[in-house]
Amino acid sequence: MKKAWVQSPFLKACRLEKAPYTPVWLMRQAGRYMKEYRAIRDRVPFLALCKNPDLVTEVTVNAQEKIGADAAIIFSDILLIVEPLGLKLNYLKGDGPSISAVKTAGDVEALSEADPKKSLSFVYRAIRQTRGALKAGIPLIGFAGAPFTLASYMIEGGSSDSFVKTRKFMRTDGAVWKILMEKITAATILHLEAQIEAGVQAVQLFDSWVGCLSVEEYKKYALPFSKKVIKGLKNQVPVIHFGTNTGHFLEEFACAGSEVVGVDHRIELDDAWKRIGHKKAIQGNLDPRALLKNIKTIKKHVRKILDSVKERPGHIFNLGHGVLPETPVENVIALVEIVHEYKIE
Ligand code: 1CP
Repeated sequence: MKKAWVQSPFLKACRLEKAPYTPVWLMRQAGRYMKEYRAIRDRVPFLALCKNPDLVTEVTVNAQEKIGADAAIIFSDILLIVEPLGLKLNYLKGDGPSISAVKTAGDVEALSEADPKKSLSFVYRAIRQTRGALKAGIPLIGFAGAPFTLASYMIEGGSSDSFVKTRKFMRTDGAVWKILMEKITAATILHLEAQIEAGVQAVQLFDSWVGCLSVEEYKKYALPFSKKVIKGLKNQVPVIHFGTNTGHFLEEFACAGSEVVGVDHRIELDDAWKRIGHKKAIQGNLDPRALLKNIKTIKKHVRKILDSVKERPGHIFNLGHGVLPETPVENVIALVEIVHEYKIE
């Protein structure tokens, strides 16, 4: 029996097929802007939440149903993979993540050979449970961080604005950088494969901070490893490859081999699509700050994006980056309705 999600607007768009309306989901659709999420987080620390399949199922399904999104994304985090690689991970109140940093060639050497199938088994259990709890027509998206973005957290020891340490590391010793990236790449392939086996219908590779690199740096230090991850999945499910600030190397970014390219709001969607070529689907790209405005203004911004697409098959509506915590939930619900009701005038 064919699964109901196969004909969903989201998976149709991934395959460049015509859909009855533009599918829409949002990065961080389950998060701080939602009161049900905040209520859970008031009693459970972030990591404990990620490691609790019952709560992950509740948070993931609730977000999809509440806003009426065309896909759910499993509630988890790109940084969980650093634990099986042998690093310590903490989320500090208000300060974001903290990781025991990789500073030397010895630190890279000391990283464990990750076995996510064992150490991240809670993620796959959560996926099986969530798949069972979601409506059959709603696809579930799995995800991982791309090797560059993960390496940046591991070298900086947490979030960064400038990525000075990462870029210095990468340029100082190319051989050590390659070993680090190969270790992350291998772990990431295993993690994504296990998510696919557990029942996700698509995966998104988040290269959130790769836009800090120049074109030459991107081609040399990041692209080969993202390519290897995507190739390693052997076309089992569609891959969405997302990055921010990628306008200066979008053609190269699109070369990594994904079916869908995710772009942020700093670039015009139709221009981005021409540059990546219409043989790939595209995801994006409303500025998350637009959701802080009134509904009329949101509608204007959404229509501008959809008008530029001209109903070409293969567009998945999303934000340029995650939902901001201060976003009113009613605006998110309205956004999904506006996208679904859109017709060319
Ligand atoms: O409750 C809280 O305050 C925790 C905030 C939070 C949330 C809701 C973090 C900590 N992670 C998440 C969930 C999360 N992270 C999801 C869930 C599913 C959904 O989208 O609904 C996903 C897909 C991620 C992925 C993720 N984590 C990325 C890539 C996406 C992006 O935003 O670029 C990144 C960079 C992270 C790292 C991370 N996780 C959390 C924090 C505070 C950070 C650091 C962000 C930074 O460096 O600025």
